[in-house]
Amino acid sequence: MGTDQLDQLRRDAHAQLDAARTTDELSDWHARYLGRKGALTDAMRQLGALSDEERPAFGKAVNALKTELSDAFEARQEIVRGAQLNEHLASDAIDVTLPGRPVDLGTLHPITQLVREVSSIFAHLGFQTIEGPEVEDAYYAFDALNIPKDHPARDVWDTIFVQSESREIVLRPHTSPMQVRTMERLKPPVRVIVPGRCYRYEALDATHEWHFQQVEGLAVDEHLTMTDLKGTLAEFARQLFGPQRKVRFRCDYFPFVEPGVDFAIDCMVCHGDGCRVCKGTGWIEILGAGMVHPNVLANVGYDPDRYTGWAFGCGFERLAMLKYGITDIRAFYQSDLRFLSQFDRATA
Ligand code: FA5
Repeated sequence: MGTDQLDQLRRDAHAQLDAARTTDELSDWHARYLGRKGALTDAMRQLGALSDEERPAFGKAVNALKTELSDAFEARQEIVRGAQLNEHLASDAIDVTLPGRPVDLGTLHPITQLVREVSSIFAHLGFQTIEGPEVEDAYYAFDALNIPKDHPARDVWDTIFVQSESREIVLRPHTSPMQVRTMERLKPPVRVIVPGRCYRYEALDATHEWHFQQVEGLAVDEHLTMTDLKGTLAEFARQLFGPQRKVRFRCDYFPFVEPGVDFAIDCMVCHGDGCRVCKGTGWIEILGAGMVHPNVLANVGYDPDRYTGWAFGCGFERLAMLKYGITDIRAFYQSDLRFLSQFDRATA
């Protein structure tokens, strides 16, 4: 092989290298020119056949060509890899500038949020929050609350009975049974609130659900009076509905309190002038309350001559309806996310 052939080899090698478009084609090219059985190895082998004068110059030229082609190969390899990567990215297109899909974070149910808010208000007033059973013995739901069997007041709570053969078991229609359970367990002074689910056999309408949540409040100690009840409930209403709220107490009847009251706040829509929300009265009743009946204290072994107490029971859904201006109670339990996601205030 002479210098002319070496020049031809260079031209061919560069032309084929420039034509290589894929890594496979590049490997073939490398094997053909720079591999152990490639053209440049062949050229080196022919050194032996040359004369002593020709050999050094030809050897140098082959080595120079080998370096030149190795450099050209590496440069071409870079280009081909880059082109292949671009092609791959284009065909497998991921638009990294597209905004991500939002993750739907769950939120607390509005009633759960309100339960927590009410618990926190009462915690600051020194009340502990406790819970009790939803499936309840009729003794706690009625008898111990001064509502004996066949007492007409039982009809007020449209009760769902679970089992009525040996023991009367009910789904609790109110949280008041927890007054009795709490006093059985604790000695005075007692200051608790008991939020929880209640169930009634109700005809459903915009203000009546068959299951709803109440919060029971109970305070028992020596020398507790109606004034303590009035002060605590007024403070609660003002913290929940705003400091400007006026409050009203009127006589009411519940067998387990004496005297009993209903507690109302002035209508936040018309400020007492009378509107549709307050049915023209200017007042909105929010709970029933009263001084714990001496019979109830005696039923749990408290001495009614030494201890007095007060209690209240309040419906959370009705509170929430007032607080958020909701006109139909059924909205709370229809699991409609369009409704529920409006209450995304607290999630923890
Ligand atoms: C009671 O349940 C008494 N236990 C309250 C009480 C406790 C009085 C302690 C005195 C002392 P009443 O049946 O009125 O009372 O219910 C209390 C509240 O529960 C109502 O004001 C209302 O907010 C809510 N409530 C009652 N029935 C339903 C219902 N079907 N759907 C939604 N909320 C209801």
